[in-house]
Amino acid sequence: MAGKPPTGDPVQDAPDVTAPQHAAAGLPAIAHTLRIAQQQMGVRRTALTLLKVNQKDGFDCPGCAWPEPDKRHAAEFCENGAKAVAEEATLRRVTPAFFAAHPVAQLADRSGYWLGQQGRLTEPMYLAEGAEHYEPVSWERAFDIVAEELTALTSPDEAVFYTSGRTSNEAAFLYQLFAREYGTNNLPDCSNMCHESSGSALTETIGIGKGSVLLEDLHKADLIIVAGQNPGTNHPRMLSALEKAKTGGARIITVNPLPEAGLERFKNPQNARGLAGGGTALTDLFLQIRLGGDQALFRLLNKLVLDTDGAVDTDFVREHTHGFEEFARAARAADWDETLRATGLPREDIEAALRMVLASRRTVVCWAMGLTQHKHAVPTIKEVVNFLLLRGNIGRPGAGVCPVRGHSNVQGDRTMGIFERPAPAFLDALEKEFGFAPPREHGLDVVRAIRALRDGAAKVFFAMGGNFVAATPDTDVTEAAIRRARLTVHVSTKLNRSHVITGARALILPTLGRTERDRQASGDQFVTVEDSMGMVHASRGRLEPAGPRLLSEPAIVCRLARRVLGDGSKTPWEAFERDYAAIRDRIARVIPGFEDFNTRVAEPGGFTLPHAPRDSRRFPTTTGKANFTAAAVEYPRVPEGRLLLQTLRSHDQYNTTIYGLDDRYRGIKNGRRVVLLHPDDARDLDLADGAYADLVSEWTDGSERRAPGFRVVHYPTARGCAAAYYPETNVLVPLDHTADTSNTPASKSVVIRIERPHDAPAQDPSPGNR
Ligand SMILES: Nc1nc2c(c(=O)[nH]1)N[C@H]1C(S)=C(S)[C@@H](COP(=O)(O)OP(=O)(O)OC[C@H]3O[C@@H](n4cnc5c(=O)[nH]c(N)nc54)[C@H](O)[C@@H]3O)O[C@H]1N2
Ligand SMILES: Nc1nc2c(c(=O)[nH]1)N[C@H]1C(S)=C(S)[C@@H](COP(=O)(O)OP(=O)(O)OC[C@H]3O[C@@H](n4cnc5c(=O)[nH]c(N)nc54)[C@H](O)[C@@H]3O)O[C@H]1N2
Ligand SMILES: [Mo]
Repeated sequence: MAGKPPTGDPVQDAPDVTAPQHAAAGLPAIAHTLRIAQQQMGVRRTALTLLKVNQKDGFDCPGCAWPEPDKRHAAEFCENGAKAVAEEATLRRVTPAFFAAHPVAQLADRSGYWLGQQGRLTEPMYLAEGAEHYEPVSWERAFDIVAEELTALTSPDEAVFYTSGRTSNEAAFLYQLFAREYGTNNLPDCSNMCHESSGSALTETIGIGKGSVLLEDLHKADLIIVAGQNPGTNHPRMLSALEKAKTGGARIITVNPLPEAGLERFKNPQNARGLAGGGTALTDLFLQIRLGGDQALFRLLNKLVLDTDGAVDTDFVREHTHGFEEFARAARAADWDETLRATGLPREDIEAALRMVLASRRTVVCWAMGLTQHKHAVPTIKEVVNFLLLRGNIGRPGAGVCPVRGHSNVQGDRTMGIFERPAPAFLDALEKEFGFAPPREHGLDVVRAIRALRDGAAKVFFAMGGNFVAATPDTDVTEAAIRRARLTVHVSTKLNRSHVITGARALILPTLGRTERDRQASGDQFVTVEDSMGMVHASRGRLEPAGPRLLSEPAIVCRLARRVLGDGSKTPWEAFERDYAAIRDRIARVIPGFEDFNTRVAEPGGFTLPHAPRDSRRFPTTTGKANFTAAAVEYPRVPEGRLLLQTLRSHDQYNTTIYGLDDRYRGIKNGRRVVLLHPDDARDLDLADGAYADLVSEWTDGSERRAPGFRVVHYPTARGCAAAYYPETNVLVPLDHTADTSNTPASKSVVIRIERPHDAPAQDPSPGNR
């Protein structure tokens, strides 16, 4: 019922399993959307709110970073965007009475799902050292507490300022400015766990860490390869773009260990064929690859292209690239047998893929976490770049690299300077504009921040959004690390596990969400965001804020900065809080591509940021050309009797926010503690469908980690590869198991054994991670 949270902990993990589906969206998606939205918001608010999602005068969907088409539908959102909106626009409230009734230790025993279902945070809350309950606190006192702890540090580098990817450009710019004026580059963000590998690989090879395609490029492509991505669940509006591409004659190759329903067939709820008919078949060729086999696959395809007369775009290679000879030598050495072993693919499939590659003049490769969260993620993505460069598929219409971002403004936050390794030119510009000397030493990323907290080298942890302890790897290690902090602070919309696993002192600072009206002294404000394709546009909330005491993210940063930096700061924090246009004027002066920001963002639909490779085939790399690279081919080697586990998302979650316990397309209902295994692997391990077992990860230092009580599901995944949901399985991912160069946790390749089949779910010792 709208407005009423569940009372007892509703998580009765008792999964029901039916056959996986073969199509996404359609009528069931609409029914499901309305049910979840109305539970949280009621009927009237559901209608009013959903009609403003992604409209030119509305707010940017807080779901994913997929761009909006220029010609919009009345309902320009998807099932999962609507769930993200409902989660934020819920009528449920977490009040001081709630905190008085629940000691923190008791909340730490609740599931993440239960915590999230309690509703929106309404008051600043403070947990004093040794106290059992959070208590209401004034904003002034809250800022005093942060200032006390920050000024007590020996060095500003003992503080860590984390950002999740929903934060607006304006808030992100102010937040990094504050952290740097205070004196540190310790600005880890969710990107460190997400597309960092894409950024690392693309910066080195094409000179800019962002994708090179616009929405219309997808529509124009001859061939789209979707590797390591599940758009049916995580970027549902991308299915409309794929459908449009297919209508224009494109072909689609899907590379994935799992047959994902959304990529098989799309029933577009916006047309009659989708609603009543059979929808559109999307995938033409499904390469059911083993986890981590993608680098080997693309390397062999590159060899085969090199071996085909006339297949290489020699003009492009000569004029625009560097390193071709060394790359070609490495690629020619690619070996069929080794590739078949690494990928688990039949030879005919790779030959079929090659024919489609050679038939295409315009190729786009899209990817997400299936490529970025591996030890060899960076060389894998560099091999994708080699693949596109060979046939001149960068910087021409209908072709390019398309890393599909996660959080709705994760790309914009980076553009605004949320990065622990800022470019010197960016720091120079800050210095010139604001007249202070920003720190030059690199700061801590997510994994290094956890180590610093664990080792006592970091003492204050401040988070602008997100759910750090639940999203990060090695749950037990991370929670212990956070508990060592002097102070943990969270600027949040909803209650989550990071509020109840705390340092000695803790603060929860409640903030406005995207959907809400943001009024400041100069009047109603809007904020801006950048989507996955470099489009910047305005976002205006319309709903009344969840409570009268919420502050916007920019206001929180401005007040905190004034309190912490005092008269020493020449930055006009008060003026920034009063009128966000003043922030945008400064962004315009500091960040290239934002000239005339206020004028251009006033245009309906906003503007596109420049991208040298896309716009003019210029490559701002160290060589001044697009770089071919020749890394050694790697793929995971899994010992006898072990499996490789990927940790992924269900259909009813947004990262650590659990909307419900179903994963409709995969046929899982009413439970999340499931492990998907190939029936032949399960048979070899004597694991019947429906049995319960523990997942035990084995790390190279001999240590083991256990996640108990998973229901075995026989599922058509690739051989040797298991899948289970995150965040429940984060406990299995060793902190040191990260991608080379990008340091992203390798959450898609965890070596596990499956132990002790039993008939009933075991007691989970870490209930917070359900
Ligand atoms: N509804 C909803 N939307 C979301 C999110 C959400 O949680 N819920 N999260 C947002 C965020 S932050 C992000 S980053 C994105 C995530 O979007 P995705 O990357 O689609 O998310 P995952 O669930 O991690 O799915 C990984 C996909 O890659 C495949 N895969 C795994 N390993 C490999 C591999 O080695 N090779 C290949 N070829 N495929 C592999 C998996 O089978 C799966 O299909 O979605 C964003 N959008
Ligand atoms: N094992 C494993 N681990 C993973 C992944 C994986 O695939 N496998 N994926 C990784 C990826 S791709 C990512 S991006 C990270 C996600 O890591 P995070 O971004 O840290 O986590 P979220 O679950 O997205 O954060 C949700 C919380 O954000 C807060 N919030 C929501 N909206 C707003 C807002 O507008 N403002 C503010 N201030 N707060 C808000 C709410 O309080 C909510 O509880 O997880 C990573 N962890
Ligand atoms: Mo992400």
